[in-house]
Amino acid sequence: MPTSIDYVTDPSPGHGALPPRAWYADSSANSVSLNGTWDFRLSATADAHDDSFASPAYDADGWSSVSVPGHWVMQGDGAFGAPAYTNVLYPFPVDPPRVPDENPTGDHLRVFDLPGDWPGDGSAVVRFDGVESCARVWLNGTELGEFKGSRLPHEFEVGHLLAPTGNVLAVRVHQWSAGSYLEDQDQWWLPGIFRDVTLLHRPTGGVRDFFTHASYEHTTGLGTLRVDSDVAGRITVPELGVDVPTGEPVTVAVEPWTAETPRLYDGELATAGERVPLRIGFRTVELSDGLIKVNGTPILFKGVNRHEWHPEHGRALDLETMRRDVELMKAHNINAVRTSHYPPHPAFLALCDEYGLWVIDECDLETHGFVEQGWRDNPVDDERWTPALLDRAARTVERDKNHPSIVLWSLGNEAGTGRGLTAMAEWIRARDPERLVHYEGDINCRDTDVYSRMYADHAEVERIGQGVDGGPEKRRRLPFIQCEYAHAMGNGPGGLADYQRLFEKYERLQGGFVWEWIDHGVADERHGYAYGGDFGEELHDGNFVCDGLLFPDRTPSPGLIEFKKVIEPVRIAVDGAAGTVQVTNRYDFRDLSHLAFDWTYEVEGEAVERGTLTVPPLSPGETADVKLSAPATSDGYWTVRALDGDGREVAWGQNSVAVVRNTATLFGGHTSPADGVITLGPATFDARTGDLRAIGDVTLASAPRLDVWRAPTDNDDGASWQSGERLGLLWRKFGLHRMQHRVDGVELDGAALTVRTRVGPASRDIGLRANYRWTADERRLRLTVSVAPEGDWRIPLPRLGVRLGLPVGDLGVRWFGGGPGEAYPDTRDAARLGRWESDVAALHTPYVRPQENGARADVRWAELGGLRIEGEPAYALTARRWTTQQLDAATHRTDLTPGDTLWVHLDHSQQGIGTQSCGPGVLPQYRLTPGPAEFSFTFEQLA
Ligand code: IPT
Repeated sequence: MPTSIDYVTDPSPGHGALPPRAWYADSSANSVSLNGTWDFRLSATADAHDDSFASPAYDADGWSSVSVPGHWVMQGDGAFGAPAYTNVLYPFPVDPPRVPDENPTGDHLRVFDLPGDWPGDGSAVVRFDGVESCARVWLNGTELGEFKGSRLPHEFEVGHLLAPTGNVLAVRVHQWSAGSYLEDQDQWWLPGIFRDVTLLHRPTGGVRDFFTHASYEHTTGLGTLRVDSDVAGRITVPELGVDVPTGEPVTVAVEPWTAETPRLYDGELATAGERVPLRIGFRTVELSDGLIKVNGTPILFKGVNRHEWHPEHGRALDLETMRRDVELMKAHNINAVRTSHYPPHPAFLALCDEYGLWVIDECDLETHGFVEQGWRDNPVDDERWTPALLDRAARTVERDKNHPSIVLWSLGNEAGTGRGLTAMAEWIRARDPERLVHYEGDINCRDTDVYSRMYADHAEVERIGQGVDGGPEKRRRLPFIQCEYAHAMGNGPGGLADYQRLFEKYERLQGGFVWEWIDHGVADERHGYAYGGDFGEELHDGNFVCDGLLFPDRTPSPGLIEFKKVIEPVRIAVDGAAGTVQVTNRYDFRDLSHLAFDWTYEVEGEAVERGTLTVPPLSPGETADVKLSAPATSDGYWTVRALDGDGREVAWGQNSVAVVRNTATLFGGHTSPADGVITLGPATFDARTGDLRAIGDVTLASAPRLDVWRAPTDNDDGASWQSGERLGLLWRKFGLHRMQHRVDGVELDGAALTVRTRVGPASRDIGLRANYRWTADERRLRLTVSVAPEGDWRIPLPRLGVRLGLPVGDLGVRWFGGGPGEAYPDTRDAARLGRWESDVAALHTPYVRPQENGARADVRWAELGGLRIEGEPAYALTARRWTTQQLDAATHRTDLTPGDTLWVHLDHSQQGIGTQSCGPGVLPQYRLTPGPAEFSFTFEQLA
């Protein structure tokens, strides 16, 4: 007889689990980790096997094994199925609460003995920290219950069932369940026991649930601590001299907790049977004067949305990976995390307390796929689902309530609106009135304390800042955050600095959270990193799952470097002419006494003088002008840096320098046509086509000519639902990827060679007149390109510059200009002027889906491929061993293989990047509108 599987499609949260309670890692009570290798059997359906496997007598001979924590689809080399990615769409027919017959089901078995010192008294529970999406559990053949709520803890009473040896824990996990309808987050579908499983001794008189209330009164500097505990006991905080009974408030002078100053006090909760360490942070969160304030001060979120991700283990994260995330965030000036879109592994929150990050803790809830049917049948507006929603709210809040880092609870993401959400908000407010409630989908802020939007464009954000955005009365009184903005998919996000200026300008704007922290690429031999569709999913959303500031291996992408610069907590504005630097403290709480400042004076990238700078310990918001010491020369520029106690750079500033160069024609070169060749100074040209063939000994593989094409970025292509101009598509429609070049004249005019051309796409009348004027002296060759558009151009150009091909030889690159990383017109704050070195391979930014990348901005000169190339004006340099066409055709990293031509792009300008992959496009000031242009390069063979 098959087991009844009704529970799988029952909208209820489950049966048998203990009520939720606070999570704590340490305690005097014994515990045994049940992580490790488990016996495993995969079935195609939920009812393929009865429950006899749960019996202690069962022989699991012939079963496979999996690691717990883990997702079975990420193990077994494909034998256990594969990950599947959809963003909004449910990968099964929408007929709530029913799920498909094909419902991969993993039976898991773990046999364990109790340690020798396991106490005889009390009881025990087994705790599951996360199982996707539905599990039924037995110990020693006795059923404990079943549950849903993948990223939430569930505990079961097992003390009465334990034997000293040979205990058998059996867990049946179904990939699909009624719970799947509530877990439609934009991520891989990854079944399995993906968080820890622990057996916890529950001593007689042990701690059950407790709630630490630790507030801070900023006007007096006093903190008030009260720990409510189900089981009475004492609270001690030795450093504060606190020793009080549970439930009794005590007020003492304390240092407050903030994300900038994460002051924690070690304490202990001791009941008759157990001691639990406490890490107490005193802080008060409130909504006052229409602002989110902590300890009386409005805060500015410089945040990211963090999904849990590891390229080999999916959402099964080890402690080191979590710590790495937090350390990377702190090192990049990030001060806040939204735990999109579910509560993270609880250890992550302890790290947020310790290192200092503001947290929006989000419930495990998203029903986005119902948008496809106009939200009809949305579970959040259906009473049958309300118990499940309330269970999710309670399991989130009860588990995480003792973390000072959490300042807002979020009901979930993209779930429309409905009674269930209101019920959740009401429950949360009643249980924890000391924090605020967030939910973006509640556009009128009926149930929320903050007006939150995603991907609002700059103009709208400005209107909201000015308070002229209208909306219902309640909303107008609330602060504003962008819970998601600046979609970091592929190259980008563009326009970060422009958002930050608004956030800093208007009090009502309290910052935002970049979407998102890390690319969810799956480590994959075929592709480097796999994304949606790479596992043969019948429905998928491609590389939309790779939209983070980190690459899947946690290497920072240029977007993260840019974000760090844009949100730096100290603004350093150097005035070169006045010889001063203006330093502004942009922290919310901290003065600048923890930072050291130094300066360098450089001439053409060479440091000629350096020193340290004394900056007063400015309070938040304060500014000071500091005199820089007078340099010996005047043709250089300053770099001023702020360093933390570990010598790590927190912020920097440079004065801008206009490098004045001679743009005049070179003289002394002789044009001498002979045998179909024109010689001009060190160069030879094809007399018929005007193509440059060689500069001294450097023979070109491809002559310089006008180039306007770039491999469209994800942001160029835009998302399918975007109503605005999707440039990647338009560019192709207009044929900018297949421009034809026609030579109209090769003219010798004294010492100059002029080649007149027209460049345009087949089937269109739009084009660009491009004239190349070459002059030379004995060693140097100068090219001046003049461009004039023809026809009715309605679209911007991807890029405007020349491309040439050099033979591959020495692959080193040196340049004086912006660096060290890539920069585009609206992603260039982090590029600093200096002298940089790299090799060609390292200039490439390895976006998971290859696309335009790697431009170095503001290059005055560069040396590569045996040439020195100066620009007048400065140019953007890109060099790679594949063509733009090859880059454009590649879909994964492994599609790019270096060829034997070094393709060099010298761009006068590029179109900005924007964030149209899920947000607004390029702002007008970063648009490359076709117009007359002139720019020059001087080439010289390197000695
Ligand atoms: C928004 C989602 O909240 C988030 O989970 C993610 O999908 C993001 O977009 C894009 O990567 S929803 C969007 C359709 C506005």
